[in-house]
Amino acid sequence: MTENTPSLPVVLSAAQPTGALTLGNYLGALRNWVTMQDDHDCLFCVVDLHALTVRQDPKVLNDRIFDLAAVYLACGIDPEKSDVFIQSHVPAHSELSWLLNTFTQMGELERMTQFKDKSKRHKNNINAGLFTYPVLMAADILLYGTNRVPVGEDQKQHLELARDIASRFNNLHGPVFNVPEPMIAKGGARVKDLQDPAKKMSKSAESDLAKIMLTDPAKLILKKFKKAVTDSEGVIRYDEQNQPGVANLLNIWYTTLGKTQEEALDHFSHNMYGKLKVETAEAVIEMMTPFQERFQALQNDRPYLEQVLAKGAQKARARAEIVMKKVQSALGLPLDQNRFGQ
Ligand code: ATP
Ligand code: LTN
Repeated sequence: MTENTPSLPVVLSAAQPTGALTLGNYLGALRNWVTMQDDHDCLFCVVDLHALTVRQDPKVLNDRIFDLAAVYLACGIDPEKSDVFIQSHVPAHSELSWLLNTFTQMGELERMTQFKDKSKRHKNNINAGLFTYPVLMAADILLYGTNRVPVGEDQKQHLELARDIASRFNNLHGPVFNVPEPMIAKGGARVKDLQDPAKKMSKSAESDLAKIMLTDPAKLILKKFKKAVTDSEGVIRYDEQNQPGVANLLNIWYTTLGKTQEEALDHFSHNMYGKLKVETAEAVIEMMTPFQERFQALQNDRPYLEQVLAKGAQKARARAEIVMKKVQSALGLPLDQNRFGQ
């Protein structure tokens, strides 16, 4: 792709290789990435540098990076249509992140709820990277002239910051960056923890019962849904405030099946919680089975994954240079002729 190619809207999204993905990651993000591939110019990144903001075992991290790439492909990301790559393979992400740090205020970063949550959970390692995490995320996005960013609800605040950084830079130095739009899925944007439906389902939750992993076998998925926390009202209504557990199950059921909230209420309103739990589990199992088969095959084919990622990185590196050149010129940094040519 060159600067002058008449182009489709650019989409970029990413997930961290911090462990196996949950149903929340799938319904809130990955499933929507897959559907955007036909009418968007898509880049999907494995953000390994972001994962380093909490301590990682190097060997485990290395495996998780490839596993996450396998998850992308098993979900239906097609490397012929989309660019799939590892963040650390494109050094311009770190480079732009440094430059954007100087356009980001401490106060803005202090307000980020993910930073506040993670600092509470990792009290012994509140490192500067955890604090500037959203700036690296802004760099991921702005580096490719991204128009749309499909993410779960929890990332909305980071997206707002990326927009503010882009606008601030443009106001000072001219129109270098596209200001990206968040794309938040309707139904699956905030899948809740099955044990504490006040929280989002997170892959780093301590309790195994709290989260459905994409790789969980059918029996375990059923068990986790059966043990999901509901309430003592005994009536199926959609009331996020007073019946968050039931609302979460309804949400998972209708999003998984591509139905609406009204259809879910029609289907379940005269039933007991047991039926809701079992049918939700069945819907999820049916959706996940083909994914799991593809994932296993890909996970065992490291050479193929490496080849896809090498090709993806090569394309991404070339694309990133277009924006890096504009940024450096706009800031008055002399262009390296060996890098950018005359
Ligand atoms: P961690 O728990 O390690 O912070 P995470 O699962 O919150 O990880 P990512 O792997 O980076 O974070 O998330 C990838 C995508 O999944 C993001 O777009 C995020 O918004 C989305 N996502 C994460 N959790 C949920 C959820 N419970 N519901 C809907 N979307 C989610
Ligand atoms: N912070 C995101 C992951 C992420 C991301 C991105 C998402 C890093 N860079 C760029 C979209 C676009 C999260 O989901 N925790």
